[in-house]
Amino acid sequence: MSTPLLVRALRGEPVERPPVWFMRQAGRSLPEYRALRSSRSLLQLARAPELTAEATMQPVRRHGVDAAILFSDIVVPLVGVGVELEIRPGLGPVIAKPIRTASDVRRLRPLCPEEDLPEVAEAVGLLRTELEVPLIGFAGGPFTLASYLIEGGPSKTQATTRAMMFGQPALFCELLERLAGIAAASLRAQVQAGAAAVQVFESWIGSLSRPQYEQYVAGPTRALFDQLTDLDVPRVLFGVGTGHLLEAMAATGPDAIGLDWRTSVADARERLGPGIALQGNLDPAALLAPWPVTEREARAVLVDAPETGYIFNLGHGVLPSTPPETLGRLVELVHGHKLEAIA
Ligand code: 1CP
Repeated sequence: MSTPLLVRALRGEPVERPPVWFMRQAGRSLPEYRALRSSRSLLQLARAPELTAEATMQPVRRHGVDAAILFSDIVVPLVGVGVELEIRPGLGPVIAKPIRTASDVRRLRPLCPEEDLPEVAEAVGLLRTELEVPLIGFAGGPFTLASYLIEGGPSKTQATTRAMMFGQPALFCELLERLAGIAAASLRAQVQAGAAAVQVFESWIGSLSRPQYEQYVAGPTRALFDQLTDLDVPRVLFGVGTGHLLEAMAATGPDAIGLDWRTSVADARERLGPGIALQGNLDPAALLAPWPVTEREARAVLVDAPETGYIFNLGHGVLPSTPPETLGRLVELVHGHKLEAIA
């Protein structure tokens, strides 16, 4: 099989048009997902290979995106190592016993994907035969995973997390190192089962200053990417509100950076140079506006985009109230992009 468009774009190779997929393309914006989910929890879906495969394929079928992303959640590997948690509807992950002490951190053991989460590789295996587009594997970044474990649930500021960073820096580093190891093991297993690219969702690093990011998070992130180098699949690093962190993120070794809508693609390209691919970054809220507005905003992103090393996406996940038709129209728009440019 020839190299998929997504993989070529992530590697900065020549492409006829940019590939397009959407973060959180599976999930609540789709009626068929809501039907699948109505009688089961998200964790049940994520741990039943046939259902995982179905949820993963739904947006590919409906929207015609150029990539699938495995249906799961960033906290699934934590469940695999025995962390007690639930994913509350409308809220997100809630941890039964938040991590605060050295003994809490040391209880966090390494992930052994074959024993702890065999169903993930099984789902990827099913998808490998059924999908006609490449599958993106993913994991949470060490800081973002740590923030759920320390805060005990979703947090707007990650204040308790940063308090531990200041108050118990050595313990904080140990926690991040352990989490980077868990993320790397999970991604490795997804790639070995058939994922063609991986994305690290380090969603909440925007709450750190650049010196804080460099001192505490860059090291474990680099270690995470280093553990995947031999696999020869492109690796994307994404975070929200990272305009002040881009160079430091790029220095951890990913092949591509995912941008939110606050930093323009042109600005990021100028700062990072052509050696790293860029992904993003239409504001997800623009998809809730009437189509002419969505179209105008999408075209503004595309006009800004470089010819190579670029993947169209949103600046963060699809909002649950997004009309599915809008996602389909966006895919058509991106698919027609180069043809129009030539005409
Ligand atoms: O069915 C439901 O309960 C709906 C909500 C939902 C869904 C569909 C959650 C709870 N997780 C997921 C699946 C999911 N999570 C996917 C696969 C779907 C896809 O992309 O097509 C992915 C990639 C994630 C990743 C994820 N989970 C992130 C990183 C991406 C991001 O949005 O920044 C984060 C931070 C989470 C935690 C989480 N899980 C769920 C929610 C609502 C949250 C966010 C909570 C918060 O705001 O802190």
